[in-house]
Amino acid sequence: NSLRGKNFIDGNYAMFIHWGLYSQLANKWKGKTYYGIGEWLMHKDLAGVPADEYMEVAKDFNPTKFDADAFVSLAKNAGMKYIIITSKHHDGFAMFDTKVSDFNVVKATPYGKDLMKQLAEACKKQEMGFGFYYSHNQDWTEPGGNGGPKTNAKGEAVTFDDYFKNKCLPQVIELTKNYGDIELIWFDTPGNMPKKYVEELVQVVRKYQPKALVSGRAGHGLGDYTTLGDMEIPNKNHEGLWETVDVINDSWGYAWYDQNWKTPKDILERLISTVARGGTYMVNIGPKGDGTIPIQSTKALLNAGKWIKKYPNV
Ligand code: JFZ
Repeated sequence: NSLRGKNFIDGNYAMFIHWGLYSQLANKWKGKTYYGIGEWLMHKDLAGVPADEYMEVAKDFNPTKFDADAFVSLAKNAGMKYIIITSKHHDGFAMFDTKVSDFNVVKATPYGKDLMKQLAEACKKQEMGFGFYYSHNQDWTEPGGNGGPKTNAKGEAVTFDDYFKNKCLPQVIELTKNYGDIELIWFDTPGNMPKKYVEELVQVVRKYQPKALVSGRAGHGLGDYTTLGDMEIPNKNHEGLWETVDVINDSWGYAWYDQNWKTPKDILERLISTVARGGTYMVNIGPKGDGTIPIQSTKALLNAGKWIKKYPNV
């Protein structure tokens, strides 16, 4: 399909959003701050939160200040062409309405509404490209997921195959069927996931989203493009379709102490260096648990956008 990846190729500049229950915690657990990437807080390398305890955090997740149109306007005024957001990160929490797991924003939180649907609709309205990050291999709260519990609630042994059939595959079907056209699915950290699973996921994306790309981090070379190491800007041209993913401060998911903001000049330098070498540049912001975007990232993106908007035809 010759149209596949049009926005990726023509757009060259995208917004990445890491947002989930971890944003509510902001890298603090039981009064203690853990320094690392916020979306990894529950992992044993940081706070080491047991899955059942972590799942209770959903009861405090109530992003009433979320405004999907404001997110999209920010991306638009920043000069970006599409938005990629964490529909489910390694913690296993679904930011969308899913029939196959109760650990989701509609069922498990006081907020009770599908966040991905709101953003998908706002993107469509404002003609902004849209797509999902989905952690297909690591799932730290789902029995059988990589890094997850090894037994279910009844104490029975559960395998990766069970997790894949009962959660991962059906959720990717939901994401590719229920949210309109998407630009791409950003699968991540395949680890040692067997090839047959990645093949099944790619088939689903091809079937329901024939114009969408599959990220290189799907695994086994089955993706459509390469993502360089996080925050890597190459000093040579690269072959094929590729992107650099970056973060506007240090942590992908919101961390309360992380004030290492890139300036508009930093962002433009990194964007231009990437695009000049044939790549596409995606920079991450981390909204807070209440749904607001830290003002420092908004300001930097809008100021960089002013420069980009001077050259609307480039
Ligand atoms: C992964 C995630 O574990 C992380 O939480 C975040 O979502 C990030 C965007 O992606 O981390 C990675 C994955 C791959 C590399 C580095 C960090 N890499 O290939 O350099």
